[in-house]
Amino acid sequence: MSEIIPPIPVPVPSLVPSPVRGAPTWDIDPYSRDVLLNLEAWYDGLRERGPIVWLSHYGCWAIGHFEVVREVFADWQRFGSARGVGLADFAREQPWRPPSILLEVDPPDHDRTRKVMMRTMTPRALAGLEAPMRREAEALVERLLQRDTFDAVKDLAEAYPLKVFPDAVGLNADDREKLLIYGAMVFNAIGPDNEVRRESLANAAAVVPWITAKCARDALIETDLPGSGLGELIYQAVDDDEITEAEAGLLVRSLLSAGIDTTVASLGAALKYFSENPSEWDIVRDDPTQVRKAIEEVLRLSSPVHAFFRTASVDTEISGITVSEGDKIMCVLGAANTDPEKWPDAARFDVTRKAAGHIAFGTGIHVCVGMAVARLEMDAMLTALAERVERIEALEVATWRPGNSLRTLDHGRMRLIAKK
Ligand code: OVM
Repeated sequence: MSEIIPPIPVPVPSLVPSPVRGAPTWDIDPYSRDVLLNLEAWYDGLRERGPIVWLSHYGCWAIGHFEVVREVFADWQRFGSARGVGLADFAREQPWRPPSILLEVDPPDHDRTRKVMMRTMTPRALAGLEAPMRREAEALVERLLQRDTFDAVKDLAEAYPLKVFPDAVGLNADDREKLLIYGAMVFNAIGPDNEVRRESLANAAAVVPWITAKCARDALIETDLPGSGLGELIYQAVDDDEITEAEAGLLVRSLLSAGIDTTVASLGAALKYFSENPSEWDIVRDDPTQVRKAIEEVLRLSSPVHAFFRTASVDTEISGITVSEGDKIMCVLGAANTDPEKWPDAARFDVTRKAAGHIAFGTGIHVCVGMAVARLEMDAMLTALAERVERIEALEVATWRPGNSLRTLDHGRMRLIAKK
């Protein structure tokens, strides 16, 4: 017999009514713990309600249809980034840190800094990264093969990017795990003032001064790369009078903000999906030339950045609905990348599908500047695994960690079964 438990009175949140007659309205809180742990249901519900939906809980719009998200990202003139790519409107509240001069900025200011960053990521600049990244991936796989079990997150998804990316930048830090704390702050700050955000930002006093110090030119060290590390390449633009010394420091901060946790999320998702879909691993393992396609499918299905915002710069329309200047628009990349109108059998992890064209890296002028490095790290790791590993065995269900903009694994005990 179950006891009768008296209902606990739940405070009714003050909902912000839709400013537009006829617009679908939804009172869901997409940043509640339940939603963040089960993003698929939110993605499906959002798409089903229409191409643009008013979120009364926050008084903002949300979009989840592939073509609509693409349209908004492609149009920086109507949908800006300078008021922040999170729920907070920088025109109305103080950002938690000095804004990024790459991400949280519109043209023309954006173009000068973007150009400097792009130069550090050209195929030529990255050519030197390939050998050390493959070497590290192979060494890590060998070490994990020696172990009975390992944690997919701590021992692989975090360990690998945390080794190779700061090395490529020229970061001088024995205590580089702090970068994960900083990354969590950056990505969780995108959301509302919920527990996830507050817990992350509680680390600011301990980590922000550390990061700032590590981004200084004379704090950077030599790398294995021919020429120089990514950090020093940015500072060379100071010598050429393209940017100031302070701007260079902020661009190195962008590398350290966006360059690690994103790849941690992607690698974690790859391990989860391959361990849960062994027949997909068989395809990649038997033909490692399939790794490149598989990477795109991992990115599509997991959408490591599940949502970023834009702010309407003008009164305009999205899918026939009036959007006003200053409105925040939650662009749900995870919903777009699983839109059944675009992706047949969208929820299925299928490494043979044509996943190219996903917008996991965004699209338009702010499209991920580091995507070539991200793909290289994924390729190095998945190829090293494909060469040596028969099967990736999950010993528990690998679970997601609630994150306000990153979908990242929390933990997952696994075992690698070596090829004969
Ligand atoms: C930055 C930055 C931070 C987070 C993400 C990002 C995905 C960039 O600080 O510039 O791009």
